[in-house]
Amino acid sequence: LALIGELDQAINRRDLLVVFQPKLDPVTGLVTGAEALARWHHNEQGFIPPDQFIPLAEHSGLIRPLTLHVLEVALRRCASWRRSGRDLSVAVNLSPNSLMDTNLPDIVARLLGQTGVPASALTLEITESSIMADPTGSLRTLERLNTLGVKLAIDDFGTGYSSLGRLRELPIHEVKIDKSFVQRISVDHRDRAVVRSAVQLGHALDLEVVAEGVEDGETMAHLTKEGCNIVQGYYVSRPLPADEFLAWLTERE
Ligand code: G
Ligand code: G
Ligand code: NA
Ligand code: MN
Repeated sequence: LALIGELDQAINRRDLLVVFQPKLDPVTGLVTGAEALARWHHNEQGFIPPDQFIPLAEHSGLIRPLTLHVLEVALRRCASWRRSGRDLSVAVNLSPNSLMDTNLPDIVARLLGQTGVPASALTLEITESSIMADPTGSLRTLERLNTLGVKLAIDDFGTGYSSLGRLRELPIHEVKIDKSFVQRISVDHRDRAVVRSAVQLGHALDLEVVAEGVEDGETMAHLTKEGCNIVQGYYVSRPLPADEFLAWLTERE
């Protein structure tokens, strides 16, 4: 319970950190953007993993300020990359509850306006299961976000049970194949078959296909051969603090 108060403080004092993990086009080798991931460095307990504090935030009403904080930090960083002449986008994770927040599209529009980031340079990542929790309400929010020109991605693709019919109806632009399928494709032909089908399905629906959890060159080569559009994972880079991300980018240029 004390932890909830401390998380509240961390958000208000802006000491919830945001790290950035690069997204890369494996064919051109160009960095297309980064996913923003929240990190909480607790005074006594050290780093508390998001798997712990995100559910805590969800259950205590703090997820809204947390999401807005991450969105704001991510968009400010993205604006600064773009001012330096880099055509980069940024991706932010939305929790299930965020999709039920009817103000979200207006807030996103305001933050885009304030930071000057074009809507098309923002991707919002949503899990299949959060859409399925409230399909009708989610669809309304997603459609309003889509109207703004923001890109929408299905995160952890393949782990939920979204019907293919439902996927076709959603105004999405990207699927992110879950790392649990990606990680063993160079040793397990069944995983490779699953990833191949996911890429084909995504492309049949005109979606960009992203693979996450890419940890070695062999996996990246397989994904490239299967036609995966974007890769993300430790092989490219770990999630980095903003200044380290910029240094990493500069070194590659
Ligand atoms: O990198 P990683 O350990 O950060 O992420 C663990 C989990 O926490 C992932 O499911 C990731 O999507 C989630 N996560 C990380 N940052 C955020 C955030 O800002 N908002 C939400 N809703 N989830 C996040
Ligand atoms: O649920 P979401 O896809 O947002 O979570 C991304 C999670 O995956 C984060 O915890 C992030 O730190 C982690 N991650 C990113 N790249 C890799 C990787 O190459 N391998 C593994 N095991 N995890 C990764
Ligand atoms: Na994500
Ligand atoms: Mn994921």
